[in-house]
Amino acid sequence: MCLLIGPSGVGKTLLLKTLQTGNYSGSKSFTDSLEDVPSTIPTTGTNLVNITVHKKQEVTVREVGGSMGPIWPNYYKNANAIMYMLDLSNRCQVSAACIQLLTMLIHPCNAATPILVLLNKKDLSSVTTSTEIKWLLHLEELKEQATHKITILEVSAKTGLGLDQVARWIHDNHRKSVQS
Ligand SMILES: Nc1nc2c(ncn2[C@@H]2O[C@H](COP(=O)(O)OP(=O)(O)OP(=O)(O)O)[C@@H](O)[C@H]2O)c(=O)[nH]1
Ligand SMILES: [Mg+2]
Repeated sequence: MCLLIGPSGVGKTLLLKTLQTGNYSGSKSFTDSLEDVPSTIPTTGTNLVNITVHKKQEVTVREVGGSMGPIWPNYYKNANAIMYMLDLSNRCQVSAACIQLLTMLIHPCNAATPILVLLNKKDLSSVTTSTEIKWLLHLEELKEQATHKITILEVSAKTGLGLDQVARWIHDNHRKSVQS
């Protein structure tokens, strides 16, 4: 089981919907069809989605809504891989997101869990904001010094930018769990 968490409205549901389409090359033709961006509503509880990743492997991803932050830890035990998503265009969310991310990293269940930090809405953010947010979160230091295997990707769930790398990360890091 792969777990997807992060604050409300960062784009978790849209990421899963876009990954499900399998059409996320980030190519101009995909970007041109932006009027077809699937609509989403805030996730109450959890959202279980099967996606097909590299070499047609099917993987179950569980999104837990941002409003369910206090119960995210209930899902850590069965998570073989965790994706934590942030919104690059929302600077007001950075401090709360930083605390959430660190709290998740130090949870004992996650000590050996590979982590993917997804900096989403790259299509809305300037290079300056994305550099600033990475600096505020000390992401590069975290990546170098944490005991976890941490990967950081800048993506857009809307345009498909970087989603091929997300699919590859899921493929490489997900293991089938005994019980989901
Ligand atoms: N421009 C842009 N908008 C995005 C992107 N990803 C998501 N959105 C929009 O952000 C809004 C919230 O997206 P959701 O996927 O519902 O957010 P969520 O993280 O699942 O939120 P919760 O379920 O409440 O935790 C929607 O209007 C999406 O269309 C992106 O990469 N770029
Ligand atoms: Mg959602």
